[in-house]
Amino acid sequence: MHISAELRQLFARAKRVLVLTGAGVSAESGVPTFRGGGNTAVWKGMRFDVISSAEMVERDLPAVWEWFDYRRDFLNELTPNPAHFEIARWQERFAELTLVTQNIDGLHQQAGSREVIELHGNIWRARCTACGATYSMVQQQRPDACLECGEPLRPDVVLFGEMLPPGAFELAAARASVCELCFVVGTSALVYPAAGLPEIAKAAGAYVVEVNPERTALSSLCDEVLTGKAGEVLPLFQ
Ligand code: BJW
Ligand code: ZN
Repeated sequence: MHISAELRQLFARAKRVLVLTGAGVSAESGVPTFRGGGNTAVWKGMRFDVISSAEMVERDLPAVWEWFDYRRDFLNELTPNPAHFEIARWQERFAELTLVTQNIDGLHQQAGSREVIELHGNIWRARCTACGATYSMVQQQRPDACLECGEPLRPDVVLFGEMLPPGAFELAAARASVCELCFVVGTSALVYPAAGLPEIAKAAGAYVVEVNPERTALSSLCDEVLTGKAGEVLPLFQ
């Protein structure tokens, strides 16, 4: 793995930088990824795209809660890794750093990142299925039902076939279209619209860099591919 002189220079002088992260950035913290192995790919015989779906919320909300409660318990024991901490440091380094994540684990915020654009929601929040009121589950239990209207709660995450939180993608896309440097870290880049952000950045003239131990759907679009683990590659920019 080699970081080019061009990238080093750009990194030293860039003002607007966008980082898109996926499950791979949390892999070294112990969070299983969705694709390419890992033990959350199947839950009680169901593929994750079956249990993490809008249909399952309709059909069997208690099963969906069981799956997300299990994952919160699991995440409770985990901490951010050097990749999360390095990205958090970049806030101080660049005039405008935009961090966009597909992850729902909250590890970027735990590492000190502020104003994280969470495209797929947050596992530590519950949301009312009727009125949309939200409830934090950080160090507290969720209520049995919505305190505003009495209707059932669901995890405040974006499941397959659901819309992203209003405005989140639009803000990320606006930042992508003006960034000079775009890092794509630890995502298979298969899930849209998130995977469209590096394409927007590239079309607007940004230098696009991928950090991933494997090649992805996006590798051929990138100006530079840094093959390796996020927690090992990103600290090399220090
Ligand atoms: C490392 C590493 C290390 C390992 N260091 N790297 C066009 C065609 C067909 C369908 C669609 C389309 N456009 C949109 C859709 C529908 C769908 C979609 O994209 N489907 C595709 C699969 C084709 N998109 C949606 O449904 C989205 N909504 C939407 O588009 O709304 C409008 C709409 C509404 C109704 C109908 C149609 C459109 C919503 C997507 C929500 C995704 N939700 C999930 C689950 C969240 C809840 C949960 O956790 O259970 O989000 S899916 C799952 O995938 C999760 C992730 O955020 C997301 C992305 O995965 P990610 O992060 O890339 O992880 P992996 O595992 O795939 O990859 C890990 C990578 O890390 C690998 O590359 C490894 O090599 C690497 N790695 N160790 C660095 N140490
Ligand atoms: Zn409600």
